[in-house]
Amino acid sequence: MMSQTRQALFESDLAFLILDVRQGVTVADEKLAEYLKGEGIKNYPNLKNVVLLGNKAEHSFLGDISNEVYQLGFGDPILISAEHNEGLVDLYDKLRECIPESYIVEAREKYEKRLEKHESLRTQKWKELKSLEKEAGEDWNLKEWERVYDELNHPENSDYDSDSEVDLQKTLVNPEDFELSPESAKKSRTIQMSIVGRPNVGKSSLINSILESDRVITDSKAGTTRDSVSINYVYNGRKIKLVDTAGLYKRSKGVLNEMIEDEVHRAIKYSHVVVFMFDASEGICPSELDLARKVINEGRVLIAVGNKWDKVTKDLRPKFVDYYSDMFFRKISLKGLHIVLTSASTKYNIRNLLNEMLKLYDAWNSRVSTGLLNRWLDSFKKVQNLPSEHGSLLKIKYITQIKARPPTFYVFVNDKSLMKENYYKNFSNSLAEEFKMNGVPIRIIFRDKHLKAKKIHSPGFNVKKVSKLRTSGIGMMKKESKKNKPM
Ligand SMILES: Nc1nc2c(ncn2[C@@H]2O[C@H](COP(=O)(O)OP(=O)(O)OP(=O)(O)O)[C@@H](O)[C@H]2O)c(=O)[nH]1
Ligand SMILES: [Mg+2]
Repeated sequence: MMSQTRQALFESDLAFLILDVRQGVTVADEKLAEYLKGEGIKNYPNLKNVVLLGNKAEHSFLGDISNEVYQLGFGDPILISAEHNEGLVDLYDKLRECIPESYIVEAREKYEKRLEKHESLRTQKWKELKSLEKEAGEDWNLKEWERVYDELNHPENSDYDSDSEVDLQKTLVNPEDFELSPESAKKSRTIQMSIVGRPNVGKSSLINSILESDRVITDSKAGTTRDSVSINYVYNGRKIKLVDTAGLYKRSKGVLNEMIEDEVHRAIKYSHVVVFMFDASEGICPSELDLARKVINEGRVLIAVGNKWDKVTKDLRPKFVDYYSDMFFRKISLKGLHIVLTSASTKYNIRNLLNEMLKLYDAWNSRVSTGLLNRWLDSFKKVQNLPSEHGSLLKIKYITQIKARPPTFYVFVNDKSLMKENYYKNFSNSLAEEFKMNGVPIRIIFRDKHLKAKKIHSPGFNVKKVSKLRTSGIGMMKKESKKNKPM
């Protein structure tokens, strides 16, 4: 635990030293304070501030122990009650003081740049669509398109950080360019990668194996990791934040399990890439797959990792590979889902996993130009017979990418109730195949003139009811995906 504390201090700009004011200053507090004042500060180059907090101080003041507290040498403590949310305003004020002005200025500049990029991308697309609408000689409800565009693209988040996007037009012409140059990779956004799965499958061991150090605690007892732990790591010049999460017991109830569940779901939501880990030597139970589906519904990159591969004997391996491929193919409707078999103990396939992750992450970030997309659409329509119902034929007029992360496409059609499940599958699979997005949860929004309401299609939802949806507009997604919010 001490070595983890040291590691955390090493990565920190600011530390809180927290006392229990009800208990008073203990010998351990004194030792820690001594350490932080002396050797500590020297050892941790980033650590610029240590702020003293007096916790459990609801409605109280320091009273008798004030002398001992000042002796610690960190000045006035900020009195808080973590349990009752008291004293937090003072804490925030202090935090604000500790953030250098340059950071605030930089953040503001970045935001303004994003806003500019948002505006220019939107204007460019709008113009493009307007001229195509003219060419086609019909009205496409571009106001509606614009509304959805603004809803899905938030300039507040860093989607617009230019270097994190991949220009697919270039990469298709020259596939070697698919790797970002080391320079732009350095500037690009940190990739958030969480590892989720049942207890004891080896999530923490995977982190240690990647880092080649015992950074997080692992144990043969299930339930070792209780809180998510995040660790910064650089691989091939790319910044990655690895998030180890607590194992989810699918069937058990109770407050702790609910808290873990919330935390894991939050980790998925804030991740770009999620490693869904299972124990390849034991198999997967269907309920575990709910978690994998959740990742896809949230629009995050999913990589299925079967760990403890070293425990599967060589003669059984081909059978296991078939079994898992079949299981994922049937239960998770994501074409090209990547299943990687690893051993955190022997480090088998760990590099492959990271390489695969980077490729998928780049594909998830990519934007395809409207021109390329419609060229693909023309050839797709030539080979696939368009579905029809009661003499009406589906017409797919135009496609444009409205958002990256995950790649989201907006498709103008004459009447989307004519879309059939099989046709939709072929459509999205061919789109993903063409633009190297296999294994990435792409989303497709079909729009016709009938509807005002919002509808987002993503892999993993049920398209069977499609023909009943003519007036309701939405409904192709599972209930839970209505909650989905774009990042
Ligand atoms: N044979 C083998 N054992 C492994 C492998 N990975 C992890 N283990 C062992 O499995 C046990 C659990 O590993 P952890 O990394 O703590 O598992 P976890 O998923 O983080 O577990 P929780 O924190 O409880 O959710 C430990 O005894 C590890 O040594 C592997 O690839 N092969
Ligand atoms: Mg763990």
